[in-house]
Amino acid sequence: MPIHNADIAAAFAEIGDLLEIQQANPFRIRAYRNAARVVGELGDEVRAMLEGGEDLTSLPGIGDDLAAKMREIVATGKCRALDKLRTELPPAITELLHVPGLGPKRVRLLWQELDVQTLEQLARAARDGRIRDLPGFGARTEAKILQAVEARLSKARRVKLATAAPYAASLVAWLAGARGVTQVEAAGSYRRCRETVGDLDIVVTATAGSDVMARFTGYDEVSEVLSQGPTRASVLLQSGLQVDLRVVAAAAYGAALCYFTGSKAHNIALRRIAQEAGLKLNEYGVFRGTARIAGDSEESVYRALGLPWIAPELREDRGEIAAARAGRLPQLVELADLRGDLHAHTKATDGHHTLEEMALAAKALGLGYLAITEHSRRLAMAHGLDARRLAEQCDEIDRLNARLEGIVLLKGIEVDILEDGSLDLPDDALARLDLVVGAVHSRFELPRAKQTERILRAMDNRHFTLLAHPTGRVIESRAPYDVDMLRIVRQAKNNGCFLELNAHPERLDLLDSHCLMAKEEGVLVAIDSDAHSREDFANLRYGIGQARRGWLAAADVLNTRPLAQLRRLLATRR
Ligand code: DGT
Ligand code: CA
Ligand code: CA
Repeated sequence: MPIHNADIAAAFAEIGDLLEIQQANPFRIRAYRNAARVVGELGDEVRAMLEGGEDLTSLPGIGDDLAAKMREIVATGKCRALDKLRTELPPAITELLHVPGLGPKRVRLLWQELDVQTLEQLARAARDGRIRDLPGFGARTEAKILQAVEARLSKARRVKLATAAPYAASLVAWLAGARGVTQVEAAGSYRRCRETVGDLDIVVTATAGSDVMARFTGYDEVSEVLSQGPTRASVLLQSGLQVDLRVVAAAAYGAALCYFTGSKAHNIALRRIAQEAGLKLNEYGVFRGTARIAGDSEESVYRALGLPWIAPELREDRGEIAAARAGRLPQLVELADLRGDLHAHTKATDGHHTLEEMALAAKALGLGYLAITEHSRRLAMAHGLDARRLAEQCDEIDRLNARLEGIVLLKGIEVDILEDGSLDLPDDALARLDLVVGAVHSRFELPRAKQTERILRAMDNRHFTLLAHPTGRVIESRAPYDVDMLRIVRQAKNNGCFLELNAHPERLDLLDSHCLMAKEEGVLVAIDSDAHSREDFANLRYGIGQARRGWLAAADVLNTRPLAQLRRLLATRR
């Protein structure tokens, strides 16, 4: 990436600001600010001046020391003096400097007087009204700071996978329509199906003369072009999502896709393997000496390292490379493997569609069975079912099954696990059902031992089939409740019950690490939509992504079983 004068000027300006926060010698501070201005206003690129052999010290106010730093920045893209200053101050001080209205003087005051070191702490101080009384601030400044910080924080926040998905899909389609583009793919954490993504990373191959760069920065959802060069660019979309684009030659596409898919830890592990084999691996390919021996496809890259291709969801350096080497990579479950769905709601409680509408929607997706699992009476807000209404729904399901073709409704309930571990409906109400999904919807704050006992006890009920959303977490908003998951998994194994992987994009619960734990302990996982409307069945794909991150194969998943086999599994304990 070529270094522009603006990059040099920004580095010098930041050095000036950080020195001022440190209350360094005012002459030094002024020297850097002056240099930032001189470089910023220069007609010629410093890079070109250096190439032309010009002497930078002929510029006003630039002595040997600053000239050396300019050469360093042009050559390496870095400035060690700046990096050192950054490490001497709390990491978020530079962030604070970017908040409109905060210069070095004010940042220093906030840091010294209020011990504010992060944007979050700054927002809290503003909300608490602690900023207005500092000298030179005031209520209006405080309000402005809060607004600016909140805007920055919302930009920096990670985005749920399902939120990012439509942006990724439409941008990929838009780029695929550029002249000369032959391959496009969204890489990064998005391709690895992480629960949340920090930004999107798109890799493109294009022939010479392609307009893909212009098409990218000209995309109508772009609100700001953060950087742009001949082969890479970064933009912010109006939604606040950042997108990084890399354009590479076809011969490097696989290597670039692999590099930008990550994870960083996986890349580092791959590079070590390359080094051990006397090869070099980077985003342009696998090289022996200067000869590129692989790079056009990911398969070629892995093959050159003596490995089979590894699915992106596994690329976290959590044992996938050893498994690949040993030929023990799992054949990961796919959406098409699902034969049914074991958790859904209808209008009878807090869903939006009727039994029949839900059944037909599931059938349209190719599913052969769908369990209806309404909330139980305890969830009054959701209009939960009591024993009488549950029995009525069962009758209705029987009638409907008699005339439905190609899909079977299973009778179930999402019954509340009460605080003492008992279930919210009597055993005789549960006995008629095909399956009982138990869920914790209250007292999330119980201490670990109590919460674990509560769930273990619920699983001891012989009607209990499936533990819904086992940790209760809601991504980025509610932490998992504190439980001993290994004991729960083992209890499931002993009792012949199962764990749910709830595919709702805000839950994705089981966590990936717990999926692997269930697999290792021999407990089947049900990938469920928890659909409240017909459209929600589409969420199953996120459950599949999460299951793949958790190393699950089709055989590890309960609802990949055909109905007859499923019925036998459900019946073992009831
Ligand atoms: P995110 O965006 O925070 O959800 O996570 P990623 O994994 O998409 O990370 P990102 O966008 O910073 O970078 C995309 C990929 O580029 C990352 O997964 C691996 C690769 N990458 C980035 N920085 C480095 C690095 O310093 N070393 C190596 N080996 N790979 C890197
Ligand atoms: Ca990313
Ligand atoms: Ca990125």
